[in-house]
Amino acid sequence: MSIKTILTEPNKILRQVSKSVEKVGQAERQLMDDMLDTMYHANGIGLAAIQIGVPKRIIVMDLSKKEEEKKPMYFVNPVIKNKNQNFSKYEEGCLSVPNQFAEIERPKTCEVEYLDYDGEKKIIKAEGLLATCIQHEMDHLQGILFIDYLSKLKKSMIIKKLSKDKNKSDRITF
Ligand code: GNR
Ligand code: NI
Repeated sequence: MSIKTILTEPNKILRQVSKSVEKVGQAERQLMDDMLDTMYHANGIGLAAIQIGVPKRIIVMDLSKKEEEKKPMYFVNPVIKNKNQNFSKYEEGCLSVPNQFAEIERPKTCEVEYLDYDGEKKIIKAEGLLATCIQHEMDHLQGILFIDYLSKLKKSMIIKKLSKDKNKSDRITF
């Protein structure tokens, strides 16, 4: 298990479309372990493999609260089977878009088919934060970030800010 660097916008790698996994083997399980470590370390509730630079259709999530027992979830090759026509708004953030938050509307509930950590086929009905988060993560697999849903002006302001922040940290770390 190891903590990887999370890529941040602007970075072209984040815009890649991730590839389906043929078989959930040892390499994939190792990747899921590292993703979970990285996600917990960054205090996130979800992470897509592309956020650590690996273009595979793999997501990890844990929506448990701080005091609760950890509840890791693993999704390989997730597919949305059913989307609610009704939308709900949620204030989203993203580890690849640090310190930026915006209200985003997404289908209120959805059904997702996927392979779990052991490569077993599963289907879940997601609602609330689970529905929001899984759709946010599945966007990453298509190279989409939540800021893509904002107005051009808001999006460009955020990207400009993130570029400046990147320059700053480059100067500090040489
Ligand atoms: O940690 C995260 N929190 C979050 C909050 C609201 C909606 C989505 C998310 S996902 C985010 C972690 C992340 O960037 N996953 O890709
Ligand atoms: Ni994200």
